[in-house]
Amino acid sequence: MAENAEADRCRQTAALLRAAIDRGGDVAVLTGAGVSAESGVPTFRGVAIGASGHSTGRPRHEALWSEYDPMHLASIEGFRADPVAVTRWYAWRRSLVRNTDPNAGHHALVEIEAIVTSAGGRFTLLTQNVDRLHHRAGSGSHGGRVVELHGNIHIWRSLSAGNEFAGAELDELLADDKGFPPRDPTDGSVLRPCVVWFGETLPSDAFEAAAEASSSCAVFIAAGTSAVVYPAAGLVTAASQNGSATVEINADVTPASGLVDITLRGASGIVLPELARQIKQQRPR
Ligand code: BV8
Repeated sequence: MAENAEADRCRQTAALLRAAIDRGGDVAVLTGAGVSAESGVPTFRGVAIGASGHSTGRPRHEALWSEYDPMHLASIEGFRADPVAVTRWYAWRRSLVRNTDPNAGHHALVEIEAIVTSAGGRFTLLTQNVDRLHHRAGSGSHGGRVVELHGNIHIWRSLSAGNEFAGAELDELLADDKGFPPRDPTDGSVLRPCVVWFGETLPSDAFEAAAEASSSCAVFIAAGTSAVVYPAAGLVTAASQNGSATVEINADVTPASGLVDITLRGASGIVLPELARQIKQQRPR
């Protein structure tokens, strides 16, 4: 019985998206760590439905680095208190995400982007993730836009001159034998990842783009986010207040579940490809 109801909600969501696409409507999608979970990237909170499609069984506090609190590590206070632990944690996460691949959920979002933009609508992907798996899947290359609300773990900058390092040059500076925290070879100042920590403001251009997309889209989807981190979580309310049709795709209940029009309870790596399939199937007559 529950499965039929879930299948009905998926069909209802696909019909919503199809109708918006057919009239050239805009679609905005907010993603969180849950969308990367099926690529084997640990989440911050909540259940983690991993690559197997089942809960990874890790207790909530063990989503990331069990002996540390990710909320402390992902904060400016945490960095100031222990730059060695914080930079080691980010170096570990960077190497983890570099050795993983986008999953079916990432690829489905690229398909939906292409369908929306080819019908004349705007597709805006608002991600809280810093792993760049959306970019690696091809998001943003089919006429859509990817907005990184919390920055990008693959670029680090020096605290003094703001010199930026990435790729092989950064590999060299993050090598274990160089010691932590990593330092800018030009002036010895400490390097930090170009991410937005708790207690830091989001890049103004990113958040303005996110707020604009959320307040003008026909359909807003929140996928794989616990909807507890602000101001990103506030985008769900903004979309709902704008009159967008709002949808949540999550393995668990979140504070957004009571706000949205439709909740699809399941793994994004399964639900998003099914939505893409049904949207294509319901092609305009
Ligand atoms: C700011 C860094 C101004 C990079 C991160 C208003 C109200 C209350 C508090 C605040 C507020 N305004 C500001 C705050 C304070 C704070 C905040 O929101 N605190 C909360 C937690 C109480 N916000 C800030 O500090 C922000 N700055 O507002 O500036 C300011 C300045 C100074 C003082 C005050 C205000 C900055 C926020 C950014 C923080 N940086 N990350 C990194 O290390 O990655 S946030 C961190 O949490 C990650 O980026 C992560 O992406 C993000 C959100 O988490 P989710 O992505 O949702 O992931 P999570 O693990 O939580 O959940 C995963 C979900 O997926 C779960 O629901 C799970 O069920 C589901 N799931 C699992 N597997 C699957 C799945 N779903 C589908 N399929 C699956 N397979």
